[in-house]
Amino acid sequence: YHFNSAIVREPSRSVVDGLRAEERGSPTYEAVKAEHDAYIAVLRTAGVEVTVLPALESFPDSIFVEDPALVFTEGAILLRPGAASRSGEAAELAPTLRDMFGTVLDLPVGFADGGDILPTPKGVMIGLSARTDRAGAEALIGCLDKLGHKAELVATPEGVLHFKTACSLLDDETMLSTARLARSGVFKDYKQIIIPEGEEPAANALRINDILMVPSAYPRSLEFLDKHGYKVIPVATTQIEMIDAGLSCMSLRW
Ligand code: CIR
Repeated sequence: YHFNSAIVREPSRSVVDGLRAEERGSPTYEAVKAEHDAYIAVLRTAGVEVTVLPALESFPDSIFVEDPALVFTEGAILLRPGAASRSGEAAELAPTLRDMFGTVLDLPVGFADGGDILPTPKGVMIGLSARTDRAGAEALIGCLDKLGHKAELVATPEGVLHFKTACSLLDDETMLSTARLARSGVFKDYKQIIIPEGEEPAANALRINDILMVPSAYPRSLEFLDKHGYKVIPVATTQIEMIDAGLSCMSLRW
């Protein structure tokens, strides 16, 4: 959770057509843009140097730049997003990553979304999901090995878009998780903090250096994490939640 740099991508006007599993109303471009601007400001407050890429009108979900790639200080991996409408997003990111990283690997086969991949100090967790299949996950283990990272495959709860929709790393030994994901036992090696019932989307918090970004619409979670001693900064996510996204989705961090 120590980061010096991040890449984000401006929302396109087409973001209102972003993928969603169920209809909960459509976001507006202006309101998504406001959430995105506020998010960038908090990253900068946390001491991160942010590179802002231009909007891509032909990719409604391209604001969620976490999904088509994975980055580490050692190098980057271009992924193969599991949704057909998003498969071209990795190629759009490639020139930027090749400029910024000495090593850029390509996932050779299968599908994997960055939202399913949780780097931790104990290794990288790769959640199998509707977007990340076994072929992609196993190929990803090979790419991660080349960058010196070990990885393990884990299950994403049924009906949850991405593994990280339901969890986030709070510090070197603490995981924030929904009760349901915690029950699966994946975080047995961690101290676990469970999100209050009914506030599950707050599990996608984002620890960056000394601050913890938490979705602002979840008052019990904000208070609870503050009481645990984290320096909580509430960040609005109501617009991006209409298209199944959360805080981690909007940046690549290293
Ligand atoms: C999608 O379905 O791909 C987007 N509407 C939301 C992506 C959220 N990304 C993430 O959780 N990493």
